[in-house]
Amino acid sequence: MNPSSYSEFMKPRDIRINDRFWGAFMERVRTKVIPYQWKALNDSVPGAEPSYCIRNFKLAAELTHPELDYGIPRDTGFGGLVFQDSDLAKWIEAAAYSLAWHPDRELEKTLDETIDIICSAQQDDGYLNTYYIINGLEKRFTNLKDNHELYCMGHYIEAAAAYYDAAGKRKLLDAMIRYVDCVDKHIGAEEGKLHGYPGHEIAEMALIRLYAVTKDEKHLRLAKYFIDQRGQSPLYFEEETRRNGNTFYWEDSYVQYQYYQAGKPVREQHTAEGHAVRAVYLYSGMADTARLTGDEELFAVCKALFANITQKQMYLTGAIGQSAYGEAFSYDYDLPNDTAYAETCAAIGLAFFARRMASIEPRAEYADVIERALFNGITGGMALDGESFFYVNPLEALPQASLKDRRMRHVKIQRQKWFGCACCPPNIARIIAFLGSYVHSANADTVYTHLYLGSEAAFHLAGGDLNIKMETRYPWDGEVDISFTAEGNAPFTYGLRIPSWCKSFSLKLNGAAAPYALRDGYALLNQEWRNGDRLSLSLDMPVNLVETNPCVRDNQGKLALIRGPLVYCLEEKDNGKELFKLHAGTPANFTVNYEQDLLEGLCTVSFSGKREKDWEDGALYRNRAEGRYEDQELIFIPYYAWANRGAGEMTVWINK
Ligand code: FUB
Ligand code: ZN
Repeated sequence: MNPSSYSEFMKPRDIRINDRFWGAFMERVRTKVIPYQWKALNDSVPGAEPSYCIRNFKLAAELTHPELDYGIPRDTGFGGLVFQDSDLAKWIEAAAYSLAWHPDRELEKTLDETIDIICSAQQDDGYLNTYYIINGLEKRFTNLKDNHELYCMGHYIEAAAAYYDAAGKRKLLDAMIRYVDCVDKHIGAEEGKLHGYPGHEIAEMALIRLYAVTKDEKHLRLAKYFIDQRGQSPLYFEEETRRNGNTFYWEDSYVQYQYYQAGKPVREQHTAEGHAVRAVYLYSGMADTARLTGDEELFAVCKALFANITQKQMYLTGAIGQSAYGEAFSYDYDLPNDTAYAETCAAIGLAFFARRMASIEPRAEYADVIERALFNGITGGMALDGESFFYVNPLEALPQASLKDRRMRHVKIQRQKWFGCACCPPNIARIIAFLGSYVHSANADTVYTHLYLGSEAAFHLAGGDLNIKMETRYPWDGEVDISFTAEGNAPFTYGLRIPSWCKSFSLKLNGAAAPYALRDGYALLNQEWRNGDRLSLSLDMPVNLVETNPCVRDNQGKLALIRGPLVYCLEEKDNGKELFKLHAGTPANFTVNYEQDLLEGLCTVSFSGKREKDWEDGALYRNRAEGRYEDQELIFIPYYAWANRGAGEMTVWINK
């Protein structure tokens, strides 16, 4: 690890996004998703599963302060899942980010009023979790393994820090500092404390974020403790289960512990295992901690885990977590397309992890993964109207299998309005609302551009202030114009990511060939920048057919189509039923068409393929014969846009 090459991703308030593609997603989140989710949290979306989230907080506030009356009968009881509080925290976080690019007094007022309710539920000692406030505080901290108290705390810390950044308001932040004090009194390495840690990670990275604001060593220490205590012997979750009469949910002991990434100390874990969201949230906290403490050993573990995920367990779409059993990683090269779990939150967590790795070392492989997940596995989780969501993101969908096959019951072929377990929709909202913070990172003398999108960003470097403006039609073409505004001359190194999908590019500075050096996937230009300098990056963006490592049995003999950062798919709507009978034709002459009126505007790709004909005798088996094929034009759309035109089949991989 080399601290001089660390870089900080910028805050959303330092960048203005005016991109055709991402601007539309962000506006959708601001104008549709955030208001829609607010209704969902208040149980007022007709036909959607109730959330109970706001109701729980109002009830908890009334129980804490009997003089308050929000109109919730005191015997109402807690509603929803044990971690229901987290949905509101994610909504607050997303709404806070949106204020950075679109100030909104009404929304800010709603946030303030909601934060008042949340803080009214807080106990005198700082404790704040509605499940236990409503069900009995004597039981708190008795099931760290499954009851998500520290997970909800982590999400509230993230929300509090986001709102503090966006609006400068401290009320929720101070409440969370008090909650952390309370947790720190009860849980930790010292004698007399519970030697526990979160069953569902996120508190680790959240505490690091809190530390960035408070600079209170206690916050860093607690994050580090949670990381290093995990998986130590004797295993806390076993002791806790025995002591408190809890139960173990998973039947076999291997899954039992690795589900929580607790089967062994984290420094001995080199393959991603267990519940996928938990895993990548943990790895994100580990990367943060390694960076702050200069912990080389921990960073080496992060690198091994990142490599294992991205080289052996990641779908082409950036989705992770192959198995519905335990919402978990399974094993290397196991990438089933139709039974995939591929939870939206897991792809989001992978982007969190990659972003942290990118800030430690400038290697394009990290931002490549961010881009892959953002353009495919994450955006595919939300309908283009912003009002329905996927939890599970398969790479192949067959309506009757989802209906009739137990193994595919989790795979929905249409996005849902809301979920009893509604972790994914607000997670999509918060990452898209925070997108500005994934574009560039910088240190005193270097700026890296990781994502290409229309934007203007302000930097304060050792050599002076600087603005970088990007104009592009990415992902529909690979031309990016970048202009600089600086007061006087600004000496700094500028690094542009050359995406791994791009095999040929050109870079011009003020119209002439630019003097760059290529290092670890970044084209680096080290010079004095003058006001008005212009860079033109031209990334070749052909359609490519890709294949998978032969160890992946599910993709043997199959091809997928990508163009730039986008993974494409076939839908029944354009290609008829039984997509599994389709084969790619040769030679592959692709036609790329930008269709303004299709699915909010996108490029379709078509090329000639074949469809295997049905057998005339209808037999189930026959001796091998030459297949009879008929020609068929194959029409692909970007994966993120699938299932926006009614229910039907979809596949990413087609026969060679
Ligand atoms: O446990 C909280 C969230 O619910 C997880 O992150 C998701 O995988 C879902 O199980
Ligand atoms: Zn989720």
